[in-house]
Amino acid sequence: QAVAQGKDWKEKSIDNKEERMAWWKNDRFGMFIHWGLYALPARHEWVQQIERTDHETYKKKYFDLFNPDLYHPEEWALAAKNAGMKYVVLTAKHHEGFCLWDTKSSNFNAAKTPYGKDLLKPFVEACRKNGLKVGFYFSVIDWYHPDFTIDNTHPLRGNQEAIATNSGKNMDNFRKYLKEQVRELLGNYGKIDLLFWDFSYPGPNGKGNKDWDSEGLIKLARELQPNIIMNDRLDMGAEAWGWDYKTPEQFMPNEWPTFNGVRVPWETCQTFSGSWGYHRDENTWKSSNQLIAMLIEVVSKGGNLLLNVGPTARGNFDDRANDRLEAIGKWMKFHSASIYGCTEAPADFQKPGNTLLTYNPKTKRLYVHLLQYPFKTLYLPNFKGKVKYAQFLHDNSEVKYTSRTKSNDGEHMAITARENDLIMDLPVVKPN
Ligand code: FUL
Repeated sequence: QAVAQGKDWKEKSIDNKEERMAWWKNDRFGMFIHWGLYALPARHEWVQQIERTDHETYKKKYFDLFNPDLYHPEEWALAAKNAGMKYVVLTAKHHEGFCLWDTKSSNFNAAKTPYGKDLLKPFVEACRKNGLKVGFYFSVIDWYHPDFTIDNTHPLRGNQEAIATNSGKNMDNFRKYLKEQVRELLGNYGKIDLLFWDFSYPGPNGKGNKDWDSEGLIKLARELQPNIIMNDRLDMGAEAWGWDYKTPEQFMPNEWPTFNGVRVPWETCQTFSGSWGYHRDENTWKSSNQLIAMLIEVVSKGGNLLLNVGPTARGNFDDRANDRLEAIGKWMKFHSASIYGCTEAPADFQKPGNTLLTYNPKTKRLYVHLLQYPFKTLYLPNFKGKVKYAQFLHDNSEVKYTSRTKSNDGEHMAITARENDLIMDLPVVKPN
């Protein structure tokens, strides 16, 4: 008992991991929102860095014009909820350094723009009102702060005059500033469920976690919000208390990510097109069906999907985003049982071609997602004897199946598939 009492915050944080991660592992599907001044140029959230724009120009062009008259976070929350998403993660501050909240730490914030108000408070309220968990994305890269090192991530990179001031940069000031911001974000908005750090890297001292004081940041977050879930972007790789889940960005891991040989929770974050911030002219939008298939694939591999929307400078979601969210919502309305609480299928179910399997370990239901119409008959190899009953998920109608050997590679269960369903689901109930 003495040992238990003597546990420090790191040990407690490891002990409490399973419990605090429970909602996240169940919910599987969340919305990422990238919103900042970069919505005005509307050509990528790294625009200031890509175009090497100095602060004054950036501020004059975008900060002085920021006035999102269509910002109604209730609409965002409803769009997420109707799409079947269970949590929302908003960029409180991205790399440009612009703060969406009325912070004391910097004048470069929403309350000082023509809009003149804190944007986080109504966002948090709208999420809670709609039963959504609330997350903040917080960038520890900050191009606006005078003590932020001018390196390759910086808009002034390559500017010799600016680089000359690097030696005068006070990282200590910068670290204090980050903590002050975290204290506001996690102290002033009630319960915050998730924090998406983005991202430290080896800086002047050659070690990511030292330069940013990652440990201090994580400790502070735990003090303010003991049950908050945090991602893995503060260079705390070897420390199990330093992160809760992995964040493959714009890709799906082939292998389930592990730590010390044990599988760890993972979430892939993905955009509709390429940019995270609103990009007016991008033409690479994924189709609704691709996005639905992506969600299924993520869950079939045991992960979460954080799907991103970049609201416009006026504060609304554009039609392309809304169309996709609505289509996903339409699918989720009838198929969410194959997503929530689900994970990869037990190894003894062999995945037939053109299908994905998701599985709910509590109900012992297996969901077979048909991504392509199989031209009448679908053969499910190695399913024989493992299936009690099969039905379509969208209408609970029975699916008749027969057991037969299609070839010499073992028993198959053959089902006659229905035409016209792009994605069909068959929950197959495992005996016992
Ligand atoms: C990255 C950032 O640099 C991108 O702009 C975006 O926010 C992505 C989710 O994380 O690290």
